[in-house]
Amino acid sequence: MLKPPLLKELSQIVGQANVFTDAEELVVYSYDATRVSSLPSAVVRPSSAQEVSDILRLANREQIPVVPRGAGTGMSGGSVPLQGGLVLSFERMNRILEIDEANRMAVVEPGVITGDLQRAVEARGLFYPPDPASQQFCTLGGNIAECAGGLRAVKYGVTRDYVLGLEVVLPTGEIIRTGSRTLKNVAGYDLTRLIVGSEGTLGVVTKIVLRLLSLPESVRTLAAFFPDVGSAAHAITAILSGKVVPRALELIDEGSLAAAGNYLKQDIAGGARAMVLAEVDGASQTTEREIAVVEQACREAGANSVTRAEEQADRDRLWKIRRSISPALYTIKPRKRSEDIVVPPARIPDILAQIQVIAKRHGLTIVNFGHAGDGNIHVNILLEDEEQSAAKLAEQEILAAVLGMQGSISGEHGIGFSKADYLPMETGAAALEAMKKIKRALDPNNILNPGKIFINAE
Ligand code: 2HG
Ligand code: ZN
Repeated sequence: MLKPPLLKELSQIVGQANVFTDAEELVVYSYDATRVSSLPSAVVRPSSAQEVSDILRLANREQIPVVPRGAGTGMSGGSVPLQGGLVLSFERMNRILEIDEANRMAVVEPGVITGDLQRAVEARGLFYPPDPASQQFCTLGGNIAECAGGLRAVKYGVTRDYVLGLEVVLPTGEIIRTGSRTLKNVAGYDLTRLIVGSEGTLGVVTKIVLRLLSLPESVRTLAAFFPDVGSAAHAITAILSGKVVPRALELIDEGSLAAAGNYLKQDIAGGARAMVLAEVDGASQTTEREIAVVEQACREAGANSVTRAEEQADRDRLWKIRRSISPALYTIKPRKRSEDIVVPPARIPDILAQIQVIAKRHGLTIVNFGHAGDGNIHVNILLEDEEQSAAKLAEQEILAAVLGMQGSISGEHGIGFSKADYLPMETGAAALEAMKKIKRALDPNNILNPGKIFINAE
């Protein structure tokens, strides 16, 4: 509990209506998509960088933890207030401030829903490519904190590739601006890239300058169904070694197909054991030719059937299936441990084969789906409570196999608290210490999102 004088100070900063302390309100801000929950002492809803700065000065003075929060859709616990303290919620800072068509840029506040920005720019013939599966709910501030990836990363890259500049409030209260409204900028250290993906541990983002592209003229989508996941994985590597760069290239295994089918109450696979979803974009003549190349690669790799989505409604149906997998998996067993591994894309068949061996050895149900085109697979261990220790062992073995292939333990969900135990395995001691030095320099009292990325920042 915060002492009444501190609550009064907070109310003076954001107004009494924007400070919540009632138990039922605190619960709403206590968890994210990991379904781990920890109550904050209070929730504050700032409306400006100045208010954020005043809150951080107060928190730093009183050494109170502060946890920035967008929509709470994160998969690694980034917005869970593990050590209590204040949740800083951005639902009031949700304006698209500017869409600059001439320079292909947008300026937004962190609470804007990603899908809302996409629609707003598309209405003007522009395009914001980063496309997390939760794009209808997640916020751009959260995307920046975790450096979200998503379905179109295989061709267009991830959030960091579109962030030109930021306004950031440091844990000690200073408001700084990073980057510029230009495509080029080598003036000093790249603080923009340091903040993107720092999981709300180094600063609080209050304004974002994003790069936009022009909207591709045409999009073609197909679904290919395979008798086993191995042939689907080989189709992906065959496509990647050809000349076509699809904008999305997703792999969905049998377990994920079944879960999505139950959840949406439809027969998706018609007996097939794996699906590849591919999408190309560009000029009309090009996409027509490219989708044919992708289809042929799928057939040569052993696809039993291939369906092209001709109408927008067909395309929407396919992507709805894909985006529903993550929530659908919760309906199979009470818990899921969601891995976010990424390997060099050509190693996808190898890592899937190794995961199968590990699942068998531990008697676990493991399903795999995701952004195989960029090497990023969501390995989900579905478990009952009594399977926790077997799952932990399997997780260690999977991550070791990934690192053995020069991959990474997290492609897009971040470390949060859920992968903090494993970060040293990937970075090594010296790089981990370099990261901690940065954290200590910017946040000497460790008030900003403590317990994330590092088990202990000291
Ligand atoms: C997705 O691609 C999300 O659907 C969630 O990143 C993945 O639940 C997961 O593991
Ligand atoms: Zn994903």
